[in-house]
Amino acid sequence: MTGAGDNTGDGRADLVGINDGSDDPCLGSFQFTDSGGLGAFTEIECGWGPYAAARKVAGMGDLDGDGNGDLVAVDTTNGRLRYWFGDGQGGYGRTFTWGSGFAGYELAS
Ligand SMILES: [Ca+2]
Ligand SMILES: [Ca+2]
Repeated sequence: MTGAGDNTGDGRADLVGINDGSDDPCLGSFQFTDSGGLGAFTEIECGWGPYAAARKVAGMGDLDGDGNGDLVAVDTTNGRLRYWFGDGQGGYGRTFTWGSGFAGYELAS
């Protein structure tokens, strides 16, 4: 799991992780509550198997300056670095893939 900034517009950081307990791992988030607790895991998108290895996904803050938290991940199948830009509603629709040779790197957040 990683802290991913605020991608829901509620002013509180989101906790994002991959539920890899199934054949098709899914990215999802936990939202912090007013009292500091965590809400239920909410699936965002499945098909995240290539990114489910430890330390391959990290929240990097707001990469494109739109105010929404974004994610960076290493695709373990091809070693490419991929960005997901938060849409401000809890989803990560727009992506950008860059470079190669990152398979040996772990991401720290
Ligand atoms: Ca939030
Ligand atoms: Ca952003």
